[in-house]
Amino acid sequence: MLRFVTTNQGKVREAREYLGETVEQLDFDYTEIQADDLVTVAAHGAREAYRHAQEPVLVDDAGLFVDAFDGFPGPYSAYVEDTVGVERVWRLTREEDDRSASFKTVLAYCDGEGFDASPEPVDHETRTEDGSRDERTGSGATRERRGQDQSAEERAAATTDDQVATGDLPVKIFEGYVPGEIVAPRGEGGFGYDPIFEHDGTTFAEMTPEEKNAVSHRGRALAKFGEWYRER
Ligand code: ITT
Ligand code: NA
Repeated sequence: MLRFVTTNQGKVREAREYLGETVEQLDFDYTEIQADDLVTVAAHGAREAYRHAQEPVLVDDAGLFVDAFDGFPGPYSAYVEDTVGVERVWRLTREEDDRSASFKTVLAYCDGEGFDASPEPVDHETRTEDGSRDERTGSGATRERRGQDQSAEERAAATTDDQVATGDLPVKIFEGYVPGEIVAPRGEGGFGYDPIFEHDGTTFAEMTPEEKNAVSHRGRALAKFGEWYRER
């Protein structure tokens, strides 16, 4: 049985459309390590959740990236929602000429086994500038360039499928991205930042779960994962 590891009911609702009854929520609050990208956070969480559950787990780490703020709140989105709040994120962004933003989701799957490292084999560990181990490998150039020289928007846009994060336990990574704009809150559906995120003229909170899934960061990542998982 696959466990979808989250404390967030909104994520579970959206995952059901792709994973159906083969998925069970595991309400486990894994350690969200301090890191400036979602892949590192999700991969770490998946390993911790797998060790806890001893069953295949899928972790979902998401964030809202506001271009005018160089991608803030990004990996700190949950903390900012709890402290600043969604309404005030809108009011801060309102002051900016450029209100473009994006959502990104990283799904990290771990079942204690290895994977074929497609599209490119991963046979090395990289080191970050400060000498600490960098668990993010795979997909060649995109990964290599994922450094300080890349803008948050570039980073968010440069999402690729089928990355494998190595380290102790192998973790398979699936990413999803959606561009949009920060607007005054509208709509009653969804969760989190959905009322202030507009895509093609409609906020995510104005969409049904099906409509949101069809275009959203999470829907895209789940579709990739679902396709891979069913073939497995
Ligand atoms: P788990 O970590 O337990 O899964 P969480 O709600 O803390 O639940 P994240 O850290 O991934 O999940 O979420 C970061 C923030 O982004 C948090 O404030 C969410 O409410 C928000 N968020 C995530 N996905 C979203 C979506 O599809 N629409 C709107 N807000 C979203
Ligand atoms: Na979280």
